[in-house]
Amino acid sequence: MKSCVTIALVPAIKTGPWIYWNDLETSMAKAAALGFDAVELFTPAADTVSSSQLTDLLGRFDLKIAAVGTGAGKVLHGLTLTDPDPQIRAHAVAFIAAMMSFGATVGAPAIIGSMQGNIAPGVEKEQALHWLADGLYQLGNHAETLGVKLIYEPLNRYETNLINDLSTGVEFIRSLTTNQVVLLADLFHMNIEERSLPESIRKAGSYIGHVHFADSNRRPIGFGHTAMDEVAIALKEIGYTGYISAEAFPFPDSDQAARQTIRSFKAYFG
Ligand code: LER
Ligand code: MN
Repeated sequence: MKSCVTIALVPAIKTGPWIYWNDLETSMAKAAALGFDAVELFTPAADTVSSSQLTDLLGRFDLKIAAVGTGAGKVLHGLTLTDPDPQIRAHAVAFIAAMMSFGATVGAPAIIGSMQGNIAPGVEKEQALHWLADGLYQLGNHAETLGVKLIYEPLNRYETNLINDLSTGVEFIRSLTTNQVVLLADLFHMNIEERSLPESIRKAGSYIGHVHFADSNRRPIGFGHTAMDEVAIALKEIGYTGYISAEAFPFPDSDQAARQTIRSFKAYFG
């Protein structure tokens, strides 16, 4: 398994669960100095950072991009894949597709978390899930062309009323007509929604393609009450070899959160 830390370059979500949220180059230098394998990047748009600049930085710091986040499409532009307005859904698909193309230039898949949206008032759940499936079908095809996966993330009930746990996520992915979509197991959302974290991980098995590494209170692992030893055993048991990416609050500050994260990563996966 590979270690990863998040960098958010979207000022509007500065208070979110991201370890680093300042300058890209400085954050990458810090991640590299601590020995992280990769960074996960949240940018306001697909063209915020040029691919050549990013490739240069990755080479300089010997880092990979584990994934790119797409949440800015919702936070900055109000776009989701389940908006009742077909034009907004089309814009959401276009926004995510552009992010995917950007990520793919450095071999990184994109994550669909908050961009999945919500079942709007007056809309049937079946209809909303159909819109989501249609968006993922289009984006799955785009992913195939680019040679990357597409990561779908169940979120806790306070963030979406669509899909909240891994088993519903697996069922949904299995129903899709694209096989490019993998599941994101975010340990913070799971702490709210799952009966047992290790049991859910074992059941989801090879559908899991990315992990967000955060404790029960969304602070870095070790600062909450998640039984991480059991989670780590389950991830090893299913043969997970992907990224363990710290999407956690910069508590007590970015530098200490990053240090705590790499310490925990080494303790459980080193
Ligand atoms: C995105 O990865 C996520 O987990 C959301 O909760 C961010 O708000
Ligand atoms: Mn997450």
